[in-house]
Amino acid sequence: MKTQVCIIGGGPSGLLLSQLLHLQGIDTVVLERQSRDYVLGRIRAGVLEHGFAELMREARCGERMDREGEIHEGFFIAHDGRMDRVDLHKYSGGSSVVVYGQTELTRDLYEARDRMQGMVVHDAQDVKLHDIAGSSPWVSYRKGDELVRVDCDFVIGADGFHGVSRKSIPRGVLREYEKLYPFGWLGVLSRTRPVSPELIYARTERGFALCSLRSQVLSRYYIQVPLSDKAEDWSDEAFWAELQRRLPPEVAARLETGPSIEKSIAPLRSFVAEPMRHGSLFLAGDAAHIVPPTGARGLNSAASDIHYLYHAMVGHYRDGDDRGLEGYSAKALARVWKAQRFSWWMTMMLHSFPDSLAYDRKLQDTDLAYLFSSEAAMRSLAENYVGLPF
Ligand code: RFL
Ligand code: PHB
Repeated sequence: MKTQVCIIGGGPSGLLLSQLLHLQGIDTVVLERQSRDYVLGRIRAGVLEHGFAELMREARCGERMDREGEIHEGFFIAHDGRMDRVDLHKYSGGSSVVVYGQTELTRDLYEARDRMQGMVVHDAQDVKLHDIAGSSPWVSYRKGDELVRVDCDFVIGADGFHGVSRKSIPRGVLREYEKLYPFGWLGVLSRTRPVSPELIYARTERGFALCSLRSQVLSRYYIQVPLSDKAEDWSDEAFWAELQRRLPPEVAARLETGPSIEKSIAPLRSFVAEPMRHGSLFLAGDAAHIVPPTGARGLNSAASDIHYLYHAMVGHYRDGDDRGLEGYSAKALARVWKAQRFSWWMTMMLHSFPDSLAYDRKLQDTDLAYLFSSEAAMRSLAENYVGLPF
């Protein structure tokens, strides 16, 4: 097979880039290891920043998101027995976020790729990258008994944290920065009415909790748990009881409970790989960087990578201008690190740390006290949460 851009990974990053490039007449092939049903069964992000939503519209995939997604102009932080609201709209100069599930967004992207007869290969096994240091890279994969070779100009590694692309960059070229947190998030999706029209991030002595939603009939809740816990250890009853204990009494009293549709634990990790380019391979999204979900930044960090790559590729193919490709890694990383800083800060402020000192807990109290007493601090939170400009 021959294509201009071979994209490894059919998650949101890979699909969105494929769709945007297609609209500019640039040919792509997407190689996805899993089946479509498997990809659509993963429950992940719920909050999209303005910039991501704009890219979806530019990719002509924003129609259902605009119809069914909810615009949120604020959220709550529950702490010390009180609920304080963060007015995103007011403090970000009129911006907001869209609550729309990653599952739905991925479904919209698949449908758009189908409509345009985009080439998305599912169940692509043993994907391997070859000759990426030079200008004639190729990718091989196996589908059933067939071994396929794809020749291309560029390879995009959009295959998530556990993908093969980043690992194809020789040791010695790549620098990795990582921080692991001593807990995970146990998430439950349930067909119940959300407890609050806006998200509630709760900091308590028992650990962090988050009340989120997918729609007015679908709720998504998370609680901080030790890394040693397994999702199977948590019955629905135990989950609801623990969530209730971590919410302010008036919120807990109106919590609607029901059977879980999905229950899983995600460990919390911060990770960045530098550089994001090696020869003709460009990394994007979770393949290059991971944030703990506390700041709702993961997918949104991917959005800026895709934006920069999209314009760099258009520059290359349409105008013969490679400055975008050459500057990609540095430009993408500058924004990635800001999302890292914000996600780390939100995580440190809102979670219980097993070995924390009384001093650390006092600083957490002070961080929150400062936030809700300073317009400057509120502006800083709001501009980061709605997304810094690309
Ligand atoms: P993905 O979604 O991991 O997709 C990568 C795809 O590559 C495939 N793949 C391979 N394909 C071929 N060959 C191989 N060798 C391959 N190896 C892997 C995989 O099957 C997969 O389909 O990465 P992408 O596209 O970069 O998207 C990133 C986002 O998924 C991620 O950042 C967000 O989900 C993070 N995240 C959140 N982000 C937000 O912006 N807002 C949120 O509210 C938010 N909430 C969350 C989150 C992530 C969570 N978890 C489970 C980690 C909540 C949670 C609980
Ligand atoms: C979610 O709805 O899954 C979600 C929302 C906000 C976050 C993380 C996850 O910060």
